[in-house]
Amino acid sequence: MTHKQIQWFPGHMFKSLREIKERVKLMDLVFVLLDARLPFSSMNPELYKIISHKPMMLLFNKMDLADDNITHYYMKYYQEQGYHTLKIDAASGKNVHKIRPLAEEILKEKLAREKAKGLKTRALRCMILGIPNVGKSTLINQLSKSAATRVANTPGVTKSQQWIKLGDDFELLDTPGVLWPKFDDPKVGYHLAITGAIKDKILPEDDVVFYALEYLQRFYPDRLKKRYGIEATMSLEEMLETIGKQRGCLLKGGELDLARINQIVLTDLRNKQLGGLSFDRPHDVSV
Ligand SMILES: Nc1nc2c(ncn2[C@@H]2O[C@H](COP(=O)(O)OP(=O)(O)O)[C@@H](O)[C@H]2O)c(=O)[nH]1
Ligand SMILES: [Mg+2]
Repeated sequence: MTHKQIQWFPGHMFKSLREIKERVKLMDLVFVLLDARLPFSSMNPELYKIISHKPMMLLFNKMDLADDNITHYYMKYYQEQGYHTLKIDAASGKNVHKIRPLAEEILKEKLAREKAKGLKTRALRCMILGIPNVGKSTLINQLSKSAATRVANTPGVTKSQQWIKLGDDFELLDTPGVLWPKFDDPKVGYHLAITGAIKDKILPEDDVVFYALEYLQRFYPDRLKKRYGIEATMSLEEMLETIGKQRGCLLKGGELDLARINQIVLTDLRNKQLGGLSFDRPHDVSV
């Protein structure tokens, strides 16, 4: 398989970095969204530089699509490094109600210190950061469902940005910060493509699907067997042929219609037809 050097993150993400850093300064807490299927690849490589010493919470989003064993492995891994973690499904709202109590817990000491200094209690400010498609807008919508009002502008934040008031004592910036994913490892590009974090066509579809099938054969052989009747010992060609025949993806003359097979596999992967799957593995951890 050829690993081409590909630009799968647009340059404007770098340009917005300074802006994000400025906004982060105003926050009491930062929510960093990870894709639970990609707890390593979806982590921004410069996160520490961006948020410095701000308290933060790592949210493993799309828990419904991930392999729960892997999610727990990585949550523990990040917890051991001092991060606060929570797995959520922003689309259905699962566990979203746990965010606020955990945020209050994280900020408890800070609030107590401020109170001891005689400072008036004030709303806690927070914002969401994450790579494209990780679910930032979905989470903002989910959180604002219970929001009473949108509050007025705050100095230092441009007019177009608003705060969403979450209860009496919590305010969320309604504009998330868009970060770029890890990209130094070519494997990461495939992981991002499989989950739809980067657009189809950035990497050759054949390559992405071949990578996915080989990956599934290695880590989830039972799922391939169940869905397509693929055996663990099959070659890549045999896997494609098995899917093609089962789904009637044959061109005139009996040749395999690879474009259709690709679509079937990618759609199945992203719609949980093969069960909860994760594409980073423990050996990918090298932070
Ligand atoms: N299954 C599932 N889908 C999600 C979840 N959160 C977001 N999505 C979907 O992921 C896609 C990208 O979400 P979006 O909020 O637009 O991502 P953003 O680019 O980070 O703002 C949308 O199709 C969402 O419906 C989740 O927890 N589970
Ligand atoms: Mg969005």
